[in-house]
Amino acid sequence: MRQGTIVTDNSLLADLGWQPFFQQQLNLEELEQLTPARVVEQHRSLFELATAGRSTSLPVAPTLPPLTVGDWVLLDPSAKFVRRLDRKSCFKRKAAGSQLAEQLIAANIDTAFIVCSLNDDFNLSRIERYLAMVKEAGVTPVIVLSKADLCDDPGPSCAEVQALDPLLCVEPVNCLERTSIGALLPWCRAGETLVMLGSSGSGKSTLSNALLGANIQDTGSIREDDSKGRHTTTRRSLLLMPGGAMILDTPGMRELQLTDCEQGIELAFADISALAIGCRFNDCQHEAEPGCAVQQAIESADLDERRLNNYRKLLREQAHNSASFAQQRARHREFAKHVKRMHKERKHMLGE
Ligand SMILES: Nc1nc2c(ncn2[C@@H]2O[C@H](COP(=O)(O)OP(=O)(O)OP(=O)(O)O)[C@@H](O)[C@H]2O)c(=O)[nH]1
Ligand SMILES: [Mg+2]
Ligand SMILES: [Zn+2]
Repeated sequence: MRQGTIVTDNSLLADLGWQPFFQQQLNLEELEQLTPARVVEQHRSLFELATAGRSTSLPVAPTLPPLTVGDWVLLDPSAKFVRRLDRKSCFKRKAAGSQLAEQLIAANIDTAFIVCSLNDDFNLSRIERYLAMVKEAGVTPVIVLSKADLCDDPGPSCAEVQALDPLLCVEPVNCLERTSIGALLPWCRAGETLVMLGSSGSGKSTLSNALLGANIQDTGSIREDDSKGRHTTTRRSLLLMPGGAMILDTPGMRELQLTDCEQGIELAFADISALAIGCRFNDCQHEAEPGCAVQQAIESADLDERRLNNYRKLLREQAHNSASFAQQRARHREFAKHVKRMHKERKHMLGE
C-alpha cells in the first residue's frame, strides 16, 4: 500500500470503513473463520487489500467476480478469496471510447466530492452529469469549487451551482491552503469513505493531500490537456486520513457516459419533474405542447433552458447506453444457451 496509507498494527476494521451494513452479511461461522478485507488499489495483475492490522493482496483471476476499489471481500485463513460482500453503493459508467463495456469506478462510498475548478473548468452541465451518477448510487454529493484563490469573486459561480438545488452543499476552496478546507471536514468523519470526482487538473489530488495532511498523491503542474490525455493520477487509490475518513482519489475522467441512471437523473433534476406535474398532458415532452409548465418556467426565467436541454440529453444518453447493454446481455445469454444446446446434442450423438 502507498506510503501514508499504511495500515498500522493496531488499525481496526472500523478505520477502514467497516460498517454494520457489511457485518450483517456474515453468519457466525464466517465471522469466526473469515477475514474481511477492503480493496484499496487495483493493479493490472493484483488487487491490494487492507484488513485489520495488515495489508495483503489478491491476484487478479478469471474466477473472481468484478471487483473495484472500495469493495469488501472475505478471505479464508489461507488468504484465498471467498466472496465479495454486497455493496452499499457503486459508481459505474460506460467505458470511454467506442467499446461497449461498463466500467466500475468505486464501491461503498458515503460522500462524493465533485471537484470543479472556478476557472476554465467551471461547467454547470458537467456538474449535473456527476450529480446524476452520485444520486443514482444513493451517495451524498458535495460540490467543491476549487481554485477559489484564482478567481476574483467566487460568489456568482457558487450561486449558479446553488441554484441547481437549494439543498446542495457547495463549498469554494483553495486546495493549496489547509485552512481553506475546514468547511469539508464534517464529511470526513472516521470510518466514512469519500471519493474525489472531477476533470483532470481540477485539484482532486491536491485536495486529497490537504485532507491527508501529507503529500501522498502526485499533483500536476500547469499543463495543456491534450487529446492524448495528461492525467497526473493514473489509478484509483484508497488513502487513510489519520484518525479520519478513507479518501478515494481518482484519475480525471475525460468522458463520463451515463448508463442505468434514469432514477439518478430524475433526482438530480427534481425541479423539472416537479414542474412537469403541472403540464396539461401527462406525456408532455416540454417542447411546443400547449399548457406546458416547464416551458412556462423557462419563459418566466424560473428554469434555465440549458438545464432542460442537459436533462433531455442525459436521459437520451442513459437510455441509449442502457439499451445497448441490455442487448449485449441478451446476446450473451443466447450464446450461452446455444453452447449448452450444442453440448447436449453432442452428448446425445455420442450416446453418453
Ligand atoms: N491556485 C490553486 N491551484 C490549485 C488548486 N487546486 C489544485 N491546484 C493546482 O492545479 C494543478 C492540478 O491539480 P491536481 O490536484 O493534480 O489535479 P487532479 O484533479 O488530481 O488531476 P488528475 O490527477 O489529472 O485527474 C496542480 O498544479 C495544483 O497545484 C487551488 O485550489 N488553487
Ligand atoms: Mg490527481
Ligand atoms: Zn411540459
